[in-house]
Amino acid sequence: MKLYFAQTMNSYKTCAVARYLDLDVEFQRVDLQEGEQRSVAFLAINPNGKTPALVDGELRLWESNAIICYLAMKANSDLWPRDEKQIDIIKWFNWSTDHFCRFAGDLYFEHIIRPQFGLGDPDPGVVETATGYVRRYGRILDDHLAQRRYLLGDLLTVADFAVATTLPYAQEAKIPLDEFPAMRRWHDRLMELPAWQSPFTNVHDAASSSAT
Ligand SMILES: N[C@@H](CCC(=O)N[C@@H](CS)C(=O)NCC(=O)O)C(=O)O
Repeated sequence: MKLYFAQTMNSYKTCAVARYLDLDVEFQRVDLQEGEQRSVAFLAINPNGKTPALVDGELRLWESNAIICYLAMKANSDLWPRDEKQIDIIKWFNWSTDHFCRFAGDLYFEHIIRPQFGLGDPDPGVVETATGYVRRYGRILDDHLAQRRYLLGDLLTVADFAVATTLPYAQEAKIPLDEFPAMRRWHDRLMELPAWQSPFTNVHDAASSSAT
């Protein structure tokens, strides 16, 4: 299997899950600054021109949440349970895409991607709106996690990796994580996993020398 990634928030969860599962995955860095995601070769893998993407034999898979489920299935792991818990996971996937990660992702873009890609200063209007929504949805996440170890209770699942994917960037992205004690504790717990703490370790150097 080959996992195409960039060192950004959506690849964070996929590289972390691949490492957590200790799967035999070849990591291939896509250089977004050089526009490699728009190359003919990469568009044949993901026509959206976005990272991450996974190739496994004939399979071309894009969308980070689909990729983490596929990796967990491949490893026969409980990260993607084989029962009705899948419904709860889909709920958290949609919730994070439409609400929490959508606005935390705006803060990530304004404070991290803009300077990194020379796209100018953060837009104060976007920052204000996104911060308001992150607080609103953050409260829901914090309440949910107050009595739970992980999103689904005691079981770590792909939902945790998906919903948490902006939080390693919280400080730099100005995501107000410290206002939410239960969310903070949950994320600290994820940080105890070497795979979550360092999903990109050893992939940067190896990949950049082989990226075309
Ligand atoms: N919904 C997609 C989003 C992928 C995405 O937006 N990837 C960004 C990096 S975090 C990207 O590759 N951007 C490059 C571009 O838009 O040119 C997923 O979850 O995989």
